[in-house]
Amino acid sequence: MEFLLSAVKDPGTDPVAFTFFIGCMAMAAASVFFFVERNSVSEKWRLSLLVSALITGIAAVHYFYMRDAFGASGNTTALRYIDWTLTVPLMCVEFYLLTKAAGATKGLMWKLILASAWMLIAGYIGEAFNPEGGSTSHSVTWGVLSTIGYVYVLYSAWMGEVAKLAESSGDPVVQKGVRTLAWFVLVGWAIYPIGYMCMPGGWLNGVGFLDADTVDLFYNIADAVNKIGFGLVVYSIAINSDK
Ligand SMILES: *C/C=C(C)/C=C/C=C(C)/C=C/C1=C(C)CCCC1(C)C
Repeated sequence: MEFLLSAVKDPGTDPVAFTFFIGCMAMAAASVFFFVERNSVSEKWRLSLLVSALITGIAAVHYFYMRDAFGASGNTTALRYIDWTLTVPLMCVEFYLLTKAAGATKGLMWKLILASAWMLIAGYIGEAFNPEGGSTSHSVTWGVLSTIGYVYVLYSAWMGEVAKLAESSGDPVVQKGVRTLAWFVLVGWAIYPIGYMCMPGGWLNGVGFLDADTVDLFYNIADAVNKIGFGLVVYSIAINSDK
């Protein structure tokens, strides 16, 4: 069955194309949910819920375009990185908002944003400028450089400033919430480099069923877990601390 009018990879027959289709709906639904639920939490959590709605809303629009791009050419790299460049900094803003009451500064927020921007720029160079047919040295070099930015965010969430601020907040709901987000960064964000390694020249390309298309499969699964998951954690912090 064909879903789209002119697609080489159609969501009706291609499993990876189908995850783009589902991604559109999941992100759009999550965005509406967080936006509407803003009204049922106390004042101090409304901005956090709005940011969750923006993250999933921005992703929904990108998924709509990526679904078409994937169907037509299989190449979504530019759209993917535009999406991440907007949404990952907003996830850093979430960390800032959650620890603000405990004394988080804008400086902390900008450090996280800078580290994640580094992670994404290096990742983009790794993917977009991967030579025809794939180059292992190119993909590994930029993958490693990107990982430095990732490790900084991971460190901050588990042991650095974010973790310490959450600890000193004295609020068990915030402590548990920030710890859960730190798990997302450790486990959920780690799905992305696995996808990255499936590109031509990458370490996992050609292992089992892993090929250039599975890059998008991993990214789509990771986006659903992280963008919707992050939002739900923030939502549960808001509801539980209001009790
Ligand atoms: C909503 C989008 C999110 C949370 C995107 C996160 C992306 C990453 C954590 C990407 C990480 C990468 C590496 C650590 C190395 C290889 C290149 C990347 C960019 C895939």
